[in-house]
Amino acid sequence: MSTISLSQYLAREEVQHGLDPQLSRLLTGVSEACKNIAWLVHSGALAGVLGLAGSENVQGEDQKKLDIISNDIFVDAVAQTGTVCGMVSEEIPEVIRIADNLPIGPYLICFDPLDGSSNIDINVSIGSIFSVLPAKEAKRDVTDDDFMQTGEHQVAAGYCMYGPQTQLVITLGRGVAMFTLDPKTGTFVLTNEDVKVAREAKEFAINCSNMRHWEAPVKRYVAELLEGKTGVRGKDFNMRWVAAMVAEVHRILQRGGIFMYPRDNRDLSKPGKLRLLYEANPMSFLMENAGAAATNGHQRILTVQPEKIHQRVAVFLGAAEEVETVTSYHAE
Ligand code: AFP
Repeated sequence: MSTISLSQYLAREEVQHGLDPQLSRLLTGVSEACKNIAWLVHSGALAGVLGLAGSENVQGEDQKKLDIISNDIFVDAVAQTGTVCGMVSEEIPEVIRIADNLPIGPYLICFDPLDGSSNIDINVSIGSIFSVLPAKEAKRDVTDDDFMQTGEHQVAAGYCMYGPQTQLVITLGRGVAMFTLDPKTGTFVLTNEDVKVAREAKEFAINCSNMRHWEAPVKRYVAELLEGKTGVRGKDFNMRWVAAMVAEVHRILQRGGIFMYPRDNRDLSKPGKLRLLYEANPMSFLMENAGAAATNGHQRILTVQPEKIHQRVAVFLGAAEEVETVTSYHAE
């Protein structure tokens, strides 16, 4: 199979589909950050990056050393591309502006530099998630308001999964492409160019330990999955839960299924656990570009109007038939 690298793929997109070279350069910068994070993740204790950092993020969650290191790698790599004028990171409370000595560009980027942190110390898959929005104007004094754009406005999104292989998965709004990092050459090589998710599902992913806290439509939907062929669904389902959204999404892109993190009554002030700007929006953009679906139980996630840069949202994403079903239960 004649393989092409990420940079050849981006060059082809520029020539054949008018991809903005600045966006191309931004994605290349993101891929370099992911390579550096991958090396640290795969070195683990040998690089002295495991364990707690002794600080908390804006969500009040304990930060792991690798959370902070990954954030710094992402911020530096992206800022050096001269293609963005602002960033939002899960690890940083405020909008990140670009240093005066660096050029700015026409894009905004939101990212979770290391998603699935609870998996770091136990050597289970984790990943980095990113979402690229157009800036209304390239300026240095960006504010939260510049990021208050629905996910439909994304121009690119993706993730890098640090698993048995390091894989970069991106969408430019015209389908989903997967790249595998060649450890010999340090090059991301295109290994799947037209990712599609089947409408039907055989697997579901949800943290069932929260069952008693779910709303009625979710309890009904999951109960029917658990009844399998003895119930209304007439077929058995399998369950997976990796506790890293990147790994769940990657599995769904590869073999189908549905992933859910519903809101629950543990804290009614929170509409869900996952964050809209740098988890739900990029993953929903990928899903819709792979023929799948993503809602918050009531509407497409990509139409949810952000009001805060770290706001949370309920997530039901994956096989269109399943997302439609559980969403319809919310409407009843
Ligand atoms: P962490 O990054 O704090 O581990 O959270 C990961 C995550 O945001 C998402 O990637 C997982 O799907 C989900 O949380 C796991 O949540 P539970 O730990 O409640 O199952």
